[in-house]
Amino acid sequence: MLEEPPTGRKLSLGEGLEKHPLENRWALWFFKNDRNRAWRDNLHLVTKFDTVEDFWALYSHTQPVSKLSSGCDYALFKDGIEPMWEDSRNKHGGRWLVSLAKQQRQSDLDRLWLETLLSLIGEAFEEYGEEVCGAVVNVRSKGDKIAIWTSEAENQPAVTFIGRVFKERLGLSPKVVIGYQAHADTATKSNSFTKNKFVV
Ligand code: MGP
Repeated sequence: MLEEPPTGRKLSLGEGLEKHPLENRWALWFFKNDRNRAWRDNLHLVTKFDTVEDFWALYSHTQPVSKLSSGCDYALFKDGIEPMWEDSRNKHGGRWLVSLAKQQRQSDLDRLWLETLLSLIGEAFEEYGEEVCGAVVNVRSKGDKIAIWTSEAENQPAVTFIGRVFKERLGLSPKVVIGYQAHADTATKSNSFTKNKFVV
């Protein structure tokens, strides 16, 4: 009997070289803190990709997040969504925030950020994947942060599903509680703490 043809879509490049398309096209952004410039002017688009192979090529050519200086961020967002609260796909949304202890920069940060990237590009959030906008990693001397941004903070089923999958993919202990915060609350807070709308 003949074998079934592979079901995954492939881009043919001829000569048997084929790239494996992702469900979405993604944009990688880099933020470098320069206090003399406005926040937005410190945000730079690095590149966009939409195949597995181009993701790995990019990943292997960028600095591991643990080697960035404090104040820098990487953000990976769906093409067409800017990694800022003001974007129309973010402004009613929020983020699942994982705050790391300082010593986790060496032990865990790179692995957790790679796992976050893979869950985005691999569409781990199933029927709620549409709600996912992107992810951000903040390198900070007070403790690094990784977050997944979603587009509608009031969409409880989607938000809680995404939070559970995120926590599971990162391999966080059930004892660790992560919180979801609306960007509207983060943007108007008066200190570093924003109330959680949901926790998992
Ligand atoms: P931050 O970089 O998200 O966190 O926001 P950090 O540095 O850990 O600070 P903390 O306040 O969470 O403790 C730092 C500052 O960057 C914010 O207070 C804003 O002034 C600015 N900023 C961050 N984001 C994500 C945005 C954004 O989406 N839009 C705008 N306009 N400013 C932002």
